[in-house]
Amino acid sequence: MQFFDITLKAQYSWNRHPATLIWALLILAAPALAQFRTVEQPSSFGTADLKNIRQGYVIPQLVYGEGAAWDAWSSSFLEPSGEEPAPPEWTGDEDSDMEEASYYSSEVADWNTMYSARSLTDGDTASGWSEGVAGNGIGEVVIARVPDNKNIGIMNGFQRSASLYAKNARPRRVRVWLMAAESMDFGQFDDLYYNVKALASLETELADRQGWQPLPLPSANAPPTRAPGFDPADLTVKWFVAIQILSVYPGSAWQDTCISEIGTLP
Ligand SMILES: [Ca+2]
Repeated sequence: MQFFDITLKAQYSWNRHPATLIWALLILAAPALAQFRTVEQPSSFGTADLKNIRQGYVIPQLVYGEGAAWDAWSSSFLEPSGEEPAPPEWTGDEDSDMEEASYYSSEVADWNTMYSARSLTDGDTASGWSEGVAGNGIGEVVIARVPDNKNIGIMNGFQRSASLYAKNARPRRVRVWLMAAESMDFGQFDDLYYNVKALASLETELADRQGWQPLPLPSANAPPTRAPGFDPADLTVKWFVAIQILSVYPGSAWQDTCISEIGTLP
């Protein structure tokens, strides 16, 4: 887990430099410091195997977190564009530098994942997922966590502006999978979902227009998602939707197929 990095580093340096023992103990003792971590950056920009999604396909773990966590949520995503956030000015004060380093790694992770599945459920219609392969991404898959298995909608294409909507490609025919998590856990920073299984699918054609449109979902049943500390009677199913692109409305400028949001229809 990433949030143990700092503690491990402190222990490591204690072995080599006993004088830093006090520093290590401070970290372990102070809850305020425990929130600093270095976010791991995405490296693969997707998990190509998701293209093999089929009935019964299981994703062992999905983490609703930052940075590299988003590699698991789509078969590919586009690498970031624009300028990478500038590093902070280091003060030499360990306390504030550690805090700055933590914020900075988070900022860079957000930048690196601007086109990841994170942008599908960030409530921002100006951000979106984009596939990251050559061509229009036929066969690419992206997953969104959804609050329910009904009344779900999609904002097709990159909806930051009418111009960007037209320039980028929009999914046309798609296969829609309904998925559910077997169990989950609450991390210090992230929600973790285990054994997210593809239950059922249907094929549909999305409209080529801006704004929300209904996303038809197949019907499927799943047992409630187990979660620690919850009365079994209070458990609900944690649902996910996977979209596989079968065809697109081509973009006028780029072969990047985008989706801006997936969530409850407003
Ligand atoms: Ca968005």
